[in-house]
Amino acid sequence: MEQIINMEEQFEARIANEIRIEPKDWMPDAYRKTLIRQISQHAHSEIVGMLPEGNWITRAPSLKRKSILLAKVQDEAGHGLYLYSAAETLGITRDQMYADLHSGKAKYSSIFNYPTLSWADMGTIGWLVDGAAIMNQVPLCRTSYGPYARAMVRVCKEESFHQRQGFEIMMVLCKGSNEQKEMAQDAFNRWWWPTLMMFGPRDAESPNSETSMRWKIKRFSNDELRQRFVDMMVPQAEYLGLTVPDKDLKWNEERGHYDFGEVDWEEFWNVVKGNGPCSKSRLQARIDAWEDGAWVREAAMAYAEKQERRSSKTQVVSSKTESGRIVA
Ligand code: FAQ
Repeated sequence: MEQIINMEEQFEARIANEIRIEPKDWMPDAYRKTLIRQISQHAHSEIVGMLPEGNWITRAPSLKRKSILLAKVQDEAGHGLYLYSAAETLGITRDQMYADLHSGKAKYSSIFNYPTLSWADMGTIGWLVDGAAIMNQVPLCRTSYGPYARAMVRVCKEESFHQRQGFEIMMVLCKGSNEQKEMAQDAFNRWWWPTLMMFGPRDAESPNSETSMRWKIKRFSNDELRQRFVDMMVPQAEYLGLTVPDKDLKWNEERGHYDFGEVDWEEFWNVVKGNGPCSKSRLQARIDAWEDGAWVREAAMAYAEKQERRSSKTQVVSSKTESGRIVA
């Protein structure tokens, strides 16, 4: 008992002194559990997040656009893999994480349950959705759990490229024909509010925030990051000549921030519960990919077993040789 108290004190002291917690360090069960929850959901978001943009790879307007989009979607796959690996260091298996996603037990970001209806959605996702991801993830580079923090450093570098490519698509559309400008505004109108939902519920309705902030898993609250995001994006929208679809948006001189309208929280919780416009098809796509890939996993396992058998045979042969016996 005394030993656990001691370990708990040591853990709290490390957190207080900004010393990272590493996989083999003692940690409270609740810390491990909440990290598995957040990191695995983050990983699932990256993987499910490939689907809305994947939808446009075959329809990108030029070879250049196609190859950029392809690279971006592949990057998201990479992010998912770093994150699954980070979660595995906490003692959960990848198979378990997939099973939780496929059964609907584990969540993924609400944003990926909306459809991508035009090419302008590719610009808007890169600019807004990756923009929100960066706003949320840069502080995670300083999160208290080492493997998660290190994964975030690389992810954030790649997300910056994603955001630039999205903004560049928007710039081209906004400088283009009236039809292209309308397409850009329409995509912006559809994605603005769902992007604000990515930051999670209001602080007062966020059950995980208090402990996650205390343990320095989260460095800023949901509302703080949402406000920073609005403050960053409004001037960018103005630069593009787009109108933010919020009649309550207004600069507040006293606060030094934009005031903005209320997110439709009913819509948010409805999407989180699995009733978003594309929730069923997104999950089904992941289940299908898992089932269709069964033969690849089986072949890989069979090959690994064959290699293992071969190498253990070679070891027997060489140890017999070393012991001086003649081997046929
Ligand atoms: N969607 O108590 P809180 C990306 C859930 S990656 C669905 O505030 P917390 C890259 C939450 O899990 C985007 N569920 O929770 C990309 C919790 O449920 P639980 C993903 C949500 O953890 C770009 C409950 O509501 N990013 O975009 C959402 O303290 C383009 C109560 O909420 C990350 O995952 C939501 N939006 O704060 C890829 C970043 N919000 O688990 C492709 C890491 C909340 O208790 C293309 N995660 N919930 O059953 C985080 O920073 C945090 O987990 C928050 C939520 C801020 C998302």
